[in-house]
Amino acid sequence: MMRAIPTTLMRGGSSKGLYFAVEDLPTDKSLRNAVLLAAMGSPDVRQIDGLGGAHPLTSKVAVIGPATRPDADIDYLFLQVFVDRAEVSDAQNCGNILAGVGPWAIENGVVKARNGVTPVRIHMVNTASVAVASVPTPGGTVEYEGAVRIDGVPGTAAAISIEFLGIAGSACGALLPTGNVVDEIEGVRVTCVDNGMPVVLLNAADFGKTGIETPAELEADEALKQRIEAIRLALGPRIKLGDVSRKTVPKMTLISPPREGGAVNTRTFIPHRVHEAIGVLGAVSVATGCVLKGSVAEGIASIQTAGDEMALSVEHPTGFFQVNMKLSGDGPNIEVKHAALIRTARKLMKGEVYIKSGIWA
Ligand code: NQM
Repeated sequence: MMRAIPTTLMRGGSSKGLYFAVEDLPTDKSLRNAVLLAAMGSPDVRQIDGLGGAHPLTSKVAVIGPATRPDADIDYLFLQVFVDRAEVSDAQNCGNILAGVGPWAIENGVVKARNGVTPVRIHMVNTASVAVASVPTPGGTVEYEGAVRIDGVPGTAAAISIEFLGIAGSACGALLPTGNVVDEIEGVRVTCVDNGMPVVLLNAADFGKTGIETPAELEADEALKQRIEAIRLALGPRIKLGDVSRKTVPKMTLISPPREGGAVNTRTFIPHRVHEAIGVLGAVSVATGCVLKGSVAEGIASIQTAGDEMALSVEHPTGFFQVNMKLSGDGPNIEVKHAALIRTARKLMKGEVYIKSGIWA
């Protein structure tokens, strides 16, 4: 008999995934992972026998449950379900899928809606940090529709503002995981930043690239991919992530001068496919790298600051991502007080996913 598991398919920011209540999934991790692989239809490049969208950005899972720390309303565990490998990873967080977590928690009665806007304090279990999502709830009901456009998503929807608290060093233990603003790896200058997501900033020109290549063009360049992967693997232990050969972090971002009036232009390997836009926490880390004096972004990024508050527009293949930050200090002593941004999310389908018999008896 196939087993039916309640789930909601949601777009969170520019990603898409399945949102589950923790109590609806097996508690045993390897069984849970087997169930999620089956739900998505992995491993299979087309994910034809499951709900996954055949791309890492559409093969994501949120597991939501009661808060396990006093300063949060709920727990959110993010899981990346690999498309072509029988693997599920909790090694990274996801700020896009995060955008759907507040609405899901309200609609599933985990958080009580207010009339107007409901703040939802989300414990991001992967990185042991907290985000506050402000969800529009006029009349005590989640409003998905609205006039806000985010790049990478057609049309408009209701704005969900997200504020991140204490995300520096979320996965690597320090904002600058190597202790340096710049390192040289495999003959290439790199800046490693973990402000919510471990990201390596690389100058596109060092790879003979303009930085405006399409994701498909970059993915077709085998020599480029091999060079970037060699740098990523060499950096793993140095940024306290160990062997990253089977991890989806660090992300590798090629930066180049802005073309559209933003602060910097980006193409991000996540880490083997190229993002159609840029990840949320990925963008926060890139923006942080751009304001660091002496980083690889110096001379590339165009930063106009007025005091320690800044709004940085990160260009990506399908538009812009605006990151608002408050920083103090500089170089290795830089401190991130606050990061905030706007996302949208949308409930797409609610029902049950059917898991083939023999997986969860
Ligand atoms: O960096 C893709 C996404 C992400 C991650 C990835 C994200 C983030 O766009 O917070 O949102 O880098 O794997 O969903």
